[in-house]
Amino acid sequence: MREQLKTLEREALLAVEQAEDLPQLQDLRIQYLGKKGKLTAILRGMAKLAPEERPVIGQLANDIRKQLEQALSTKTTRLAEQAKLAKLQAEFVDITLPGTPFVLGHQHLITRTLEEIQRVFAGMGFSLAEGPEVETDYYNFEALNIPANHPARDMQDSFYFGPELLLRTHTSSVQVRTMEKMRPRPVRIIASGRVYRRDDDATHSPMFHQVEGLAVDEHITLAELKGVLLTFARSIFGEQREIRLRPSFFPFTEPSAEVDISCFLCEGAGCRLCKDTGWIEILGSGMVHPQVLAVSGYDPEQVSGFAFGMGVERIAMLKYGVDDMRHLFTNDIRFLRQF
Ligand code: 2NM
Repeated sequence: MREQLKTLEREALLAVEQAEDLPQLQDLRIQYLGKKGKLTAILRGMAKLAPEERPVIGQLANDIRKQLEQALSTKTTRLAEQAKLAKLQAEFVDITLPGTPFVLGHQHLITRTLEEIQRVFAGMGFSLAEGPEVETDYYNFEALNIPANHPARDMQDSFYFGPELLLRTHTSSVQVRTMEKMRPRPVRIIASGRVYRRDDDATHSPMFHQVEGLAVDEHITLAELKGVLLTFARSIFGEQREIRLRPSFFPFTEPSAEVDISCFLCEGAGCRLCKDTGWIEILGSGMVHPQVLAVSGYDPEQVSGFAFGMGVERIAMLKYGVDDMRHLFTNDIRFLRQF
């Protein structure tokens, strides 16, 4: 029996030594030390031994069990360390390698121009007002003193959803809504956003962006309007700019004026951009019509106001030398990348 045990010891220790992974070790533990294992099987023969031999063999079996457990434990630790090392090596990342470059996007020319314009007016104390793009006939036309027979109300020129609802054709509807909300005064706002008209050519798009300004208070004058617009023109088109106001007509302002800036390309000498006039039209403006003030809940005897409006696309095209409005909406990456 001693020989059996010694053989088992040699055999088991060799097997542990040669085990290659943790599952194999676990198998060996069961095979030799488990309840139905080889060691237990040999010890079953103890019953047949002489009584004086039993403690000696029992001691030997215990020693072998301990030794085997020790060997299994040592080997387990070593295999676990090896496995961890192999895993770390497999996962190694060279953090000194250069990263994968990717192209950074940027603001669209329209967004950029819109924000430039907003910044200039914010600097002069105007806050931002917002309103719906789907507008009622009342806010888009009626409240703005645009009469029922006015050509601007032609069904062919606007996107109607029905007799009462349409896509706003200008942001002036926001001005009226804001005047109603901000009474009594003062009002100093710019409204900006998408507007819609049934036009489509090199200088007109069915959807474009407007920025409109409005100031209402006691003692608002045309002189202040001109000062605000001069500051705007110089901030966007350069400190050398001059402006001029030409008499014009809008239903919602009286008097009304188109605003030109001195040509920034030829400095007034005459060129293709200004069609040899030395001046470029950039926006429309005027003193808010008394009827518009009254409809919005003001007493035109108490307060006055100025208003102006411009197309963001037109400003962007002038400032960045874009010759066709459709470039702004085609989203050809070769065009967009230039800005
Ligand atoms: C323009 C030109 C002139 C304008 C007028 C108003 C309001 F609501 F106060 F009556 N908002 N915007 C206005 C005036 C717009 O765009 C070319």
